[in-house]
Amino acid sequence: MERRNFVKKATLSSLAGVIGADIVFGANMPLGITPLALQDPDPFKLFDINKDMVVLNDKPWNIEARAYLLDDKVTPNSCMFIRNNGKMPVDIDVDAWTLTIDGESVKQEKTYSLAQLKSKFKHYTYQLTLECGGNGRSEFNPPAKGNQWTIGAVYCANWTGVRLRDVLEDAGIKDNAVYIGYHAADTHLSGDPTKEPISRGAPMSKALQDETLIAFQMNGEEIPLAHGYPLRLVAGGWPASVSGKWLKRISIRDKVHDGAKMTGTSYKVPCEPVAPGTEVDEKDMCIIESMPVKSLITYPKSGAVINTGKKMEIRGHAWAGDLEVANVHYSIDFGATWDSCHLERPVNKLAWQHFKAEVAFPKKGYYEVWAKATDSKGVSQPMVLPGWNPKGYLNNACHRIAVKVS
Ligand SMILES: Nc1nc2c(c(=O)[nH]1)N[C@H]1C(S)=C(S)[C@@H](COP(=O)(O)O)O[C@H]1N2
Ligand SMILES: [Mo]
Repeated sequence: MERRNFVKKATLSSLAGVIGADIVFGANMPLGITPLALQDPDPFKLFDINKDMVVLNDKPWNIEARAYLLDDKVTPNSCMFIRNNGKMPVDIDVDAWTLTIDGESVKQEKTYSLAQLKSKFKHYTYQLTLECGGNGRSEFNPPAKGNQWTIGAVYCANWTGVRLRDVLEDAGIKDNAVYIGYHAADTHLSGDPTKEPISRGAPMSKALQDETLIAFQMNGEEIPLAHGYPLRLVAGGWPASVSGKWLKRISIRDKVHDGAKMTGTSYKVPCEPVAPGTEVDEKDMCIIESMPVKSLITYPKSGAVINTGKKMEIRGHAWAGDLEVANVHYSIDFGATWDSCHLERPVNKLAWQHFKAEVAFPKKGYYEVWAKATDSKGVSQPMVLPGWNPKGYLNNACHRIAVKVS
């Protein structure tokens, strides 16, 4: 009998999931062919995202949200920023997908199929805030190379999966364990198969936190391809680069993980503050861990107009890495005075918190509404750009919107 490389059923159903429709004559599709729908050059169709999302880069894809797109308490898939370092995997066969736990400090190397992961370990769902370490980079001066994120590289989604801790403990953690590092299925832009686009990780204390998940669902559905289908590490409150998409392997390391973008100056800031433009030696740079306190006004849109005598509702979210946000204030006089906003508690640890206020304006004219969050240790957002650093990370300056009272 003639041997033909027909696409496997399992692959077909996963492709159909990603495309969002059955591939009717899929059985006739030759193996190794990427459906055109997955090569769509139009990112809005390719990722099914809101038409107001902003594309910063197409090779690899980097797309950010605008403040008003992030108004929902739980960010919808269509409004989430996308940050890829390499090429997304295409031929994903979910039935053949495995996750391996290995490394110097694993007691017994283990490999799990997706079905085993789902059946063997208890499932948890948490709202977890993910913010790119470089969110806000566009404001740094002298400028920092890299994606010029403004304010839209953050979201808070509902993640469902198993606890990383449960899986690591099932394989066994040696006493000398220091760090975990992830390995994923995306490929290096150069095409060099020996290079990984990114392979980061976290210290054991973060890895073992209750909320650190190996997730297989986002917002109640399979994770969209762009966000890591079919399996993703999710470590809320830390630079989102720790949350490895398309997860294939986690190594329990006896030293700080040394994968791609863990070494050199990636995701590091000067251990001590430096003057703008300073050249900083690698040995004086420290790895970013918990993200700093920050907030975003998501309603109304900047440029809102209201009538004199009317109060305006403002609302948004605030988050503070591993900490909780203690309060949020707003100012209409460029920080001379501040009033407090109503602030909700987080639905779970590491979820962003919602604030709102009724703002009154004394008379006709142009105003700016500024929001400022303070974390549970009493640390507030700076009004303007904080500590310059060579790679432009951790800009948590206050967000502001323009308002005209007419
Ligand atoms: N495998 C893999 N994981 C990854 C990345 C990547 O390029 N490949 N990018 C990281 C970075 S830098 C960020 S900010 C987040 C972005 O997640 P998102 O695309 O769901 O917004 O994923 C992280 N995980
Ligand atoms: Mo990132």
